[in-house]
Amino acid sequence: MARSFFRFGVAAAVAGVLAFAPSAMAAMSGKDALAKLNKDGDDTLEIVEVIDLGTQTFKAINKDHDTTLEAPETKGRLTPEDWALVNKDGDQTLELDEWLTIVRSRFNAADANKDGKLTAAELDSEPGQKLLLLIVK
Ligand SMILES: [Ca+2]
Ligand SMILES: [Ca+2]
Ligand SMILES: [Ca+2]
Ligand SMILES: [Ca+2]
Repeated sequence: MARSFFRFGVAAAVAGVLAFAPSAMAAMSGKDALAKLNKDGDDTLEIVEVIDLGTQTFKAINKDHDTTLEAPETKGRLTPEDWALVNKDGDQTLELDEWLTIVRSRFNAADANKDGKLTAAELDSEPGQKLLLLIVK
């Protein structure tokens, strides 16, 4: 009994470490991201598509099915700094509009040439990869 409890403890600890490891969130190349996420036949992601994807991700990671994201639900996607920046009402939750504010600002950061479209190369950049964390489930 004590032994199996110990084993469970180790498994839980390992799972906890994995949940925190950045590599747990698979990075995706800009090309792969466009193949998977871009549905309108061009070869870029526009803000409308990104907002739609971000909204879907919000629903997918909102594991307790309430109307907000709590910190454990955003692990690997948002840092405590992101939380502090956007969670203006100071509660411990992110509403959809707060989440989409971060999505928008990461879109703008990734759009290097400011043409309102993200190319594979822009998605491969560091800001682009940060955006993908919010729109890939
Ligand atoms: Ca598109
Ligand atoms: Ca929630
Ligand atoms: Ca909030
Ligand atoms: Ca662009």
